[in-house]
Amino acid sequence: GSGAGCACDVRQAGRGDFTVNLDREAEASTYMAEHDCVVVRGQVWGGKGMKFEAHLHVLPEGGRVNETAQGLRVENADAVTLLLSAATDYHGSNPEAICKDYLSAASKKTFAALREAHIADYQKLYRRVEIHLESRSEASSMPTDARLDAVKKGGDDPQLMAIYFQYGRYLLISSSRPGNLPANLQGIWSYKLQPEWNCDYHLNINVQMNYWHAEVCNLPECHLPLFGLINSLREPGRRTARIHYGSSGWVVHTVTNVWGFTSPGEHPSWGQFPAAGAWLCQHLWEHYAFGGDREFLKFAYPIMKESAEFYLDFLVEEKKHGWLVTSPSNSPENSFRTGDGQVASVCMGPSMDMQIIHDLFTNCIESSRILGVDAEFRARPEDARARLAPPQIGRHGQLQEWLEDFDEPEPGHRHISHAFAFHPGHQITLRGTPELATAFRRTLERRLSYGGGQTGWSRAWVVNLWARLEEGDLAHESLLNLLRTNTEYNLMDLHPPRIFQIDGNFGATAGIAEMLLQSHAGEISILPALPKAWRGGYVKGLRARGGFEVDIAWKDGVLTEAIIRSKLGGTCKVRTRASVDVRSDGEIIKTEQAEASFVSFKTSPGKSYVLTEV
Ligand code: FUC
Repeated sequence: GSGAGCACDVRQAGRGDFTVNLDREAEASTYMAEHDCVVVRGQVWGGKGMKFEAHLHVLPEGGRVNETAQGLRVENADAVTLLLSAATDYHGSNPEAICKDYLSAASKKTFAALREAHIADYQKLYRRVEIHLESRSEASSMPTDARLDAVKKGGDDPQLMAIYFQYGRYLLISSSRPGNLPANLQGIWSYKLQPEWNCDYHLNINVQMNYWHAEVCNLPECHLPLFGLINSLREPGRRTARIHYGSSGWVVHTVTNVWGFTSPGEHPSWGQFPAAGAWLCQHLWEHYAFGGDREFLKFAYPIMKESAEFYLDFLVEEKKHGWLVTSPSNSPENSFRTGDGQVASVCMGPSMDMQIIHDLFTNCIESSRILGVDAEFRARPEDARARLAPPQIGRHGQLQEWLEDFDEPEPGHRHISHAFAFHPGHQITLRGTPELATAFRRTLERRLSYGGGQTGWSRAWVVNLWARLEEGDLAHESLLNLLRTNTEYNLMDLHPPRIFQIDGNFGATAGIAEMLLQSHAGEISILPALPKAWRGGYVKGLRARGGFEVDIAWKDGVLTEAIIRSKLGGTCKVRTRASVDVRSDGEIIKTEQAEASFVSFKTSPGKSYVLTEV
């Protein structure tokens, strides 16, 4: 059952006169319960949907509380504490009992004790990462909305970007904790009875973007609610795989919700996105890749394997090259123009599908090796991966979005779906596959030249993509664009025309981290996309794949010190902007220097390694 509680304190000697009440625009009634408590209770969907209620308990110090037609009237109190709890009957819970239990527990504590416990719980996560970006001193004394206004009028404010970065971490800590549901399109802050896109989980970029920063920004616990959702989709997803495709495994499409919806959405042009499940599985792998928790991998691998089993059944061989492709499918919400001029969406083997499935197969193969299981099964994804339709370069020099080099009726589409292999995937990397990386850059330039990056989340993705291209100034330019065009004065992200949608906040936080630290290409890259505008600063507590935690400080655009803490031991490969010395316990240690700005060295669990430019 979902429930929540909060407390607030109103303190002004002898003058606490006010009336407080609870209500809702529809499908609910308000009651005065016992002990100075007002209750709003209702059921959505015309009495057929979820039941819900909220209880507000008024605790005065001094003065008195009277029931009135307008609500609970507080008079002449020196201070008043308001305790609010809310719950639903999700999964058969009893909302009234949950609300009463919350209030009963909370009212046994003083407001000061409640506040202290809340701050301790929050700061345990929040304080793992610190960031400072040197800015002009006068900006720091301005209130945040005034600072944002100055940026919207053409100014720059690096420390505001640091605040915005931490705001994304605050929002995830506050909306995605173990035992709860994952952050949806509005996190937990939907303020409408009928929000856009039903405040659901969109699985063709949005919910994935919500979690791009969880691992690198040292909030792995906040990733767990997403894994609970993924696991809950297996059973309904098996039915969908069987009914829609005659396949084994589990599958989900463009949208899901807290009731296990796994069917295609109602229109094939956007609703039949069969790679969504495989994309969700990338998050399971990333949690292991960063933290190295084998027990978690034992939980995650069967979910990934069963998703892979769906694709091993679903993939078909296309006639022209004999490649394995998904069919039917689409490149999320985009359309193409065929040679005879038709505009369509449904197709075979869109690039994003092939890239995501390549990622899933790779992670399944790696997981089965790490766990020492399924050697026989492993051959199936290994063989299939080798036969997947590969990335192709089109006539514009761009990475093709579709199997054919189709024309694009909307070349500036908000989705840059075939970017997946470059970010958040890593099939294409700057140094590992330079030709494909160049083609991807061409794709990004084309998208932007035709108006792409026009939603908050789309622009946040562009920040990540420029960061992976190690174009710090262009990533920074997109951060400014995001703050100027799709950010409210409370720093919340916007989707045109002016809809609050939280994914842009989370995606931008991930993008800022990606500008400072990357670890997707088998190495730790320090300050890979540092913009000129961030002359000096530091970031502490970011995480790199392989169980490393990293602090970085720089001045005048030059690394002054990086500290790498090894949690798991193993070899650490580091790319910096210039040659570095590596010290442990104050002593220079032996490193292998493959290139001037690349070192690798052995690490021991629990040890720290200090890198300074020579
Ligand atoms: C996808 C996007 C839209 C919006 C919606 C919630 O459909 O294409 O822009 O973000 O999700």
